[in-house]
Amino acid sequence: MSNVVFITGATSGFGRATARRFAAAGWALVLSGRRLERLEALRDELAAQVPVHIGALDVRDAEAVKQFVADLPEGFRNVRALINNAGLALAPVPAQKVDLADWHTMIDTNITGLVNVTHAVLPLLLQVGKGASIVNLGSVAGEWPYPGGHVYGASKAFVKQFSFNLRCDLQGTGVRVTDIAPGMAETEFTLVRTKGDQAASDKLYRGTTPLTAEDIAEQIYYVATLPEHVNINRLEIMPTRQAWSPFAIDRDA
Ligand code: NDP
Ligand code: 8X3
Repeated sequence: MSNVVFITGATSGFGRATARRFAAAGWALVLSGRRLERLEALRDELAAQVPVHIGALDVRDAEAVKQFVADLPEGFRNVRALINNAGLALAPVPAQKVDLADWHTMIDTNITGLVNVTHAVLPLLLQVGKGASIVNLGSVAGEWPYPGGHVYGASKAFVKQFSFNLRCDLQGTGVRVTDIAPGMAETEFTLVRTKGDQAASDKLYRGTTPLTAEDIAEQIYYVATLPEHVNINRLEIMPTRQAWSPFAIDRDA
């Protein structure tokens, strides 16, 4: 029976690169995201290599998530790795200027969506037991505050603590949990954050060397395929050319 990896947000960025990485290693793929045409293109690309099951799925919809998992065909139920990757940042402006709907969208996707999928897939992971993995996509923003981070960073702090707490409850089951926390990586992330401002996205990544989606996919594959007695709790990864800044001080003019 093939090992199965279940990836949310497989239509772009880290998720798509992770699908390709696991396919190269012979894992069967369960790929989800909202954009069906992108899932179909990825299935067409990878189906000659490994079995692929796709589904248009909004992780915010708990019932749809539950049904998608319940309907997984035989051959795709042996889920050994769950990659909770679907997520987004919005509103790169000060908190006092944010549209409340953007805060709700981040909470609904990065927190509620992640727990919806975890709750639905956990029984399958427990059946595999030893060697199974949950890999949650956190962020450096979950550890380090920065202007405009408001709810995005807070949602990723949730991902970190939820990952750690899951570890406590899953102790003895063999199921591992990791919070992978990348820094700046060039994907569609900034395009989404700026609601389609390609120039702003290009400007952020210009003149430096951001992480790539493939860099993170390699780390995800690494933590999910370590010997079964090894659990990476949290893996924080920055580009070499990114680091912290001094504290900001408000001064009299
Ligand atoms: P992308 O925007 O390239 O990909 C995001 C993915 O999430 C897409 O496949 C998108 O699919 C999916 N997604 C968003 N909302 C939903 C939803 N409601 N239901 C299902 N899928 C959804 O960004 P990245 O690849 O960079 O981001 C992946 C993860 O990594 C996110 O959790 C992000 O917060 C995190 N991250 C990113 C960093 C970066 O600098 N790029 C750094 C640290 C963490 P679709 O739109 O088709 O639904
Ligand atoms: C995304 C990375 O640096 O924009 O999580 O917060 S950063």
